[in-house]
Amino acid sequence: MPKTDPVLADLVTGQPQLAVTTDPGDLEHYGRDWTRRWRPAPLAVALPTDVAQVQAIARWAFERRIALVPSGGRTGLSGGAVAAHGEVVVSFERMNRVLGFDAADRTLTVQPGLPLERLQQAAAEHGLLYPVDFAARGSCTIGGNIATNAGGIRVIRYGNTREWIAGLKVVTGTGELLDLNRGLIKNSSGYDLRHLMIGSEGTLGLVVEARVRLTEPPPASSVMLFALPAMDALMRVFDACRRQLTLSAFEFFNDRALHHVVAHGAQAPFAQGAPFYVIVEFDAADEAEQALALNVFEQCLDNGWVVDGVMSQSAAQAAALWRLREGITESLAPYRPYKNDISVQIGAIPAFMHGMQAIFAREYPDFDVVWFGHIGDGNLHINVLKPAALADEAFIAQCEHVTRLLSDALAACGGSISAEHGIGLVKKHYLAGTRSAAEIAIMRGIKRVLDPAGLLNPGKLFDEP
Ligand code: 2HG
Ligand code: ZN
Repeated sequence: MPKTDPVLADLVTGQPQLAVTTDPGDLEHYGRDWTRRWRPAPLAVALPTDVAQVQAIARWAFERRIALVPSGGRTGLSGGAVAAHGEVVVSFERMNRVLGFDAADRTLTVQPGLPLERLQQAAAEHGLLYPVDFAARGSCTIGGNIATNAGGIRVIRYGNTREWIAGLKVVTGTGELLDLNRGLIKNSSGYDLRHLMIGSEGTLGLVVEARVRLTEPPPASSVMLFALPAMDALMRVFDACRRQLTLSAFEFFNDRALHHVVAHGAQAPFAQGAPFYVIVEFDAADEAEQALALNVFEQCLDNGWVVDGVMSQSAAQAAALWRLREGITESLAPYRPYKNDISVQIGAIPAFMHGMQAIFAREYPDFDVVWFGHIGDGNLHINVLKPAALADEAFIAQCEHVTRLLSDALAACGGSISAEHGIGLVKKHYLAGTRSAAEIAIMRGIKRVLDPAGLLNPGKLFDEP
């Protein structure tokens, strides 16, 4: 019980309104994310309801030298929300409200525990759009999205979370409250600490409030799914689509991804299989735009870059096509796949994919390798499934070996070992392939300023020196 735990006693007595639990089921539930690789072992879980409580937790943690793990929807794939070493999890589940709408500035002020989907709905209620979107929308929270600078399926049109954050309130590792940027569009007054916080994976501060920008409602759109005969066709199709259509998404997946998502209940789109597929979402306000899209499809067909295709004729058909892409992660979850989430410049994709294919053919001859992702942004997801006969440790060791090879290849072409999932625990050993030693030293220095005792999500992103 928290009240009898000597370490927690002064937190609990000092903050009688604060919910703190040490129930074993809660520790397990709040101490893990979707990685499922680490055994959760937090000391306790605190569930603050306001900023003052978060500050009180941070001050208490600073005095007692207790590590804190901020926690949103815990849908992360890099272990950023894992608490496996006696930390106190600070769950923002009870700070999940929309606080206000500003019509003149077109912003919503929200608490960090607000699920992304509810934020999108709140924007729609005001006739506007919060455009960052991805499959975990129902469970992930805006605080977690900010922590990883989450991307998703419409980055090609709207950019990452970073582009939509107009202001942040943040509690530092000493319990100080910072009010960063305050919704200003123009603010040329020195270092933009708001942007430092975005993507910092809870290592610099606890986001307690965010002001998010909204935009015009989405245009009418249609979705096409193409079957491609070869990897080399992917970027050719992308180029043809991008030049002639106004894209809001351009995503790809391989035949193994389709296999799993169909086995999980989705409708197979074509009679004949193909090695690769792309899903294209584009503005289609009228028949002329639809006709243009058909024209693009025919060009791709004539060039031999596409062997089959289908275009949605209704919102339900568009949703069914999207399910083939958005259902991939869920269809693979029972296998607890090993995940890579890498990015390279768009121009580097063809060569990089060939290099990757050669590495996988050599290193994973018997593994089921599922490729998919946001290829229009240069972001590829690779999910590797463990052969049933292989022990967990041997499987992870082989995947880590391949990730090292990928990291070296990324370093050589200026890519990133984490495009949008974050470094967390999973990728921290590869950070030096993406960020220089000088950059990492500066990052550590920044952390020391904002979190002098090293208590905010320690061991995530990098180990303390
Ligand atoms: C997606 O794009 C998500 O669907 C999850 O980023 C990717 O499961 C994955 O590897
Ligand atoms: Zn993704």
